[in-house]
This record gives sequence, structure tokens and C-alpha cells, in this order.
Amino acid sequence: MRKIIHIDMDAFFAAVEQRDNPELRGRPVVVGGDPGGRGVVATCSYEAREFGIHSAMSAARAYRLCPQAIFVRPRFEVYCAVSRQLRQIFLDCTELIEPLSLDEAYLDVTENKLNNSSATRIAQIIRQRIFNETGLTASAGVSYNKFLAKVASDVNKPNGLTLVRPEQAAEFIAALPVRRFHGVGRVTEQKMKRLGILTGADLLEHSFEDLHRQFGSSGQYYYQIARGIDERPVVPNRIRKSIGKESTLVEDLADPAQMLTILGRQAEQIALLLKQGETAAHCLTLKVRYADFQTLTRGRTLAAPFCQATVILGIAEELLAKTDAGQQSVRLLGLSVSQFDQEIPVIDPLQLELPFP
Ligand code: TTP
Ligand code: MG
Repeated sequence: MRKIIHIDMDAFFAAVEQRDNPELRGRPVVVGGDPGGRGVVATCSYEAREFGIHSAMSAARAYRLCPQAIFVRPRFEVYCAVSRQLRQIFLDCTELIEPLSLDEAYLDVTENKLNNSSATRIAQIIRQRIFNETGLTASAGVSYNKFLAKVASDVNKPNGLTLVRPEQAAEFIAALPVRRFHGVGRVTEQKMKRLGILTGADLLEHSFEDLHRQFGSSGQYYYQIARGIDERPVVPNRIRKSIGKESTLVEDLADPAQMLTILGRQAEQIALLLKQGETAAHCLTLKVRYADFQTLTRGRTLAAPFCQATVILGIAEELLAKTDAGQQSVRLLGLSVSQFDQEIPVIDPLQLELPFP
């Protein structure tokens, strides 16, 4: 049986801001964009969460919920520096580290450099070192697979540790609402609800065939997870499936020429990343969100791989012509490339895409 730890920093960006500015401590802090503009909340302190503020909500809404909150812009260089410190602490325990983002990682400590057979003890040592060396708190989940470790790290947040022993797993999963299952988004949650599946216990009532019929290959995952089975290994070098850039526009645009200017900039950034990864892509996807928030994607797959900005922009222009952009004004544009010639490993969490650059 494996020993897996999931580490997740508490209110990461906001905690860093409170650490570096004592005036922010104990107060509702929102890290993100401009509350007077179209900014989005990247994260917020636990004090701010009491007002109902959360990640990905508009900063304007956060302001309405809590006008006395302090709004600060993200400082990515500082968060990246902390992320590097975390990685060093993890590396002192094991090489089997799978970063999920700047502040989150799975560790397989079945065998470890501390020669310690207690994963719980190792998780405590890591949390203590993180606090000593960064002044920040982390939560940990400890169990025998990734699924359980990840869900467990959320149970005693912030600054907590939760162990799920093999003999506790069935009861733990039975009580879990399905939305807590990693991989169950809002759409799947609604579909499960219609089928009467609200918790892990409800999932157990459904046969493998049934779940497969309803949810395709994900159904197999749900079937196994409900039984505490998750054989996914901790993979140190994750492989990147796509590279994308998107921009929420400062003002809605109706002029296709201006849209192409923005797509051109994105094409150049993507071309640069392809070059850095020494690869080329076969597939381009354009994402358009109209002023009324209706969102659509258009994609094209080519037999020959491409990597140049001009080629990307050319395909993007064709794809844009297949939308109503121009007739309708647009508030967001995005491009992403996939199906790479050469795989691009994500070696370091710093290379992971940040949702709100
Ligand atoms: P999370 O670990 O999801 O959130 P958190 O660390 O702020 O809070 P929690 O205590 O619940 O773990 O994300 C880590 C950081 O990633 C977060 O501080 C900000 C950034 N982030 C975004 O920029 N946008 C997002 O939508 C999310 C979810 C996170
Ligand atoms: Mg976190």
C-alpha cells in the first residue's frame, strides 16, 4: 500500500500579502484585479471568505459583498519564489513530487529520504518546515492514494492535517458530497443529482455498466473512487496537453480588425512557448465569449504541425470567420494549441499556467 501526501497552502496569494504587510493581517484581503473594472478575484483571505467572497468571482461583486475589504494586485514573482522554497522542502523528503499549481503538490513518500515510515509524521515535518521557512501555513492530506489525500487536505483547512486510514476510507467516501470528488464539475454534479447521486454512498448503488453508460470513461473513475480505488501514480513530470492564452477585453469589441490584433499578440506568445518547448502543434482552438457571456469554441486540426505566429494567426482568422464575432461584440478572446509533436513536460510548478496572469 502506498503513502501519499497532498500539500495545499492556505489562501496562498492572500497569505503571502498578509505576511509581507502587517496592516493586512486579520483583515479581509482580496487578491486580484481592479474592483472598479472587470477584474477577477484570484483568491482572498479567510476573513474575506466570511463575506462570501471566493476565487473567480468578479472583483466588483467582491467589493459589493465587503466594501471594507482591502484589494491588492497579485505579485507573481513573490509567489513563484515561495513555490520554489516549497519544492526544495519537498525534495528533501522525496523525488516523487507532482505539482498541481504553485501552491499544491502530491508527494509519494512510500519510500522517502527521511527513512520515516509514518507519512503523517512526514506531513507534519513538512508543514512545520514550511511555516519556519516561509512564515506561511499549509494543510495536508495523508492517505493511500491521490484522490483520498487531496480530499483529505481540504477537511481541516486552514493549517490542518487529515489522515484517512484504509479502514476509514469507505465511511469517509460514503459521506462525501459528489462535488468534492476531484473531476466532478458543476454540469456532472447536476446530472448526478438528477440520477439521485448526491454522495459517495449513492454512487455505490450504481453498477459499473450504469455509470459507464451515463458518464462514459469518467464513469469508470467514479465507480472506482467510490470504492476507494485510485491507482494513478504520482507523476513527477507532468505532460502538458495544451498551451493557451486568453484575454478578457477592457471594453467589448465589435471591430474584427481589433480582434485580430489581440489574437495576433496571443499567437506570438504561443509561438514563443512552442519554441521554448521545441515542439509544434497540430490543433488550434479559438475561444470567443460574446458580450452576453455566451461562449463558444471553434477548432481546426491540421495534418502538418505548425509553430509560427503568422500561421497560428492565419488559422485563427479562419476560425473567427466561423463565429458571429463582428455582428456580436466580444468580451473575451482566447487561443490554444494542442496535439504536440513532442511532449512538453511540466517539470516545475513555475511553468504551470496561472489562471489569472
Ligand atoms: P487554491 O489552493 O485553490 O486556493 P488558496 O490557496 O487561495 O486557498 P485554500 O486555502 O482554499 O487552498 O489556489 C492557490 C492559489 O492559486 C491562490 O492563492 C490564487 C491562485 N488561484 C487563482 O489565481 N485563480 C483561481 O481561480 C484559483 C482557484 C486559484
Ligand atoms: Mg491553496
